[in-house]
Amino acid sequence: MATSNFQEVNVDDVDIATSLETSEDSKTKLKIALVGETGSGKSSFINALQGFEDDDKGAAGTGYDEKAIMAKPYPHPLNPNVILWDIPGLDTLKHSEPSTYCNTFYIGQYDAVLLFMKGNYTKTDKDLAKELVSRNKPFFLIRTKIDQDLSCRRKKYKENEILEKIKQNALEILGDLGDTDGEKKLFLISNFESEKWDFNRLKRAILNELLPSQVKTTSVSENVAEHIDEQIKGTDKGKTMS
Ligand SMILES: Nc1nc2c(ncn2[C@@H]2O[C@H](COP(=O)(O)OP(=O)(O)OP(=O)(O)O)[C@@H](O)[C@H]2O)c(=O)[nH]1
Ligand SMILES: [Mg+2]
Repeated sequence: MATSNFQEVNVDDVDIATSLETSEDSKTKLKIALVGETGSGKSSFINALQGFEDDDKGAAGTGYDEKAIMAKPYPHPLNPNVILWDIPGLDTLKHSEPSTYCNTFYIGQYDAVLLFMKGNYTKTDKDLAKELVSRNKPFFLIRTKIDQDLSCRRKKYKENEILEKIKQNALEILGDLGDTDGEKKLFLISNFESEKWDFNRLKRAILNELLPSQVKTTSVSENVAEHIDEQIKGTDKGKTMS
């Protein structure tokens, strides 16, 4: 699980920047921040990615009783040089404006971001995406809980109709931000059914597409590129939407 060289970061910790900068791992490893509203499925995604059940030893705490109040690092299971930081939910803070949130958790220090949302987009989701664009931060938009949408609406609509509606809703965020290539950055997933929909596409794209190209020229990233396809071959048995 989390490497011991990384320090946990508390919401109230004024030294977040210092702790990220001085950490040895921080200098050699790529950092991805998982952000979004409370309950959007950030910690559950980390567990699903690692193949953990929520109550396994070392799993990230999930659910409303386990609201994250500290940023915590977890290595990507396919490459431990890529560290996923589970950031507390945006509404965990007293003043939960996207700009305050990004400043508090020093989003500028991460190489890239995964923005999670759990339903049709909210103003907060949209403002947070806008904030990331204004900071030139590469990000993917992750719409979780697809299993829930399907089980609620299956009687009335076909699966592909439901998926299309969800997709169009989420794409509005990216389209409004002037992104004409939004489909590549959007992933519809269930953390409970990680073999379905876009989960495996996401797992691969985090390593192959999200990380900025200038970082890919470093030895750490060459490492990622070299080994990722072979590693994924062994685990990628699921289907994707597209
Ligand atoms: N049905 C369904 N439930 C999910 C999914 N992902 C997460 N959940 C549930 O949603 C609740 C919140 O998930 P978390 O992973 O704790 O959310 P979080 O974004 O880490 O929340 P904070 O730590 O408070 O910011 C939990 O009860 C999860 O079991 C999903 O894909 N499908
Ligand atoms: Mg959490």
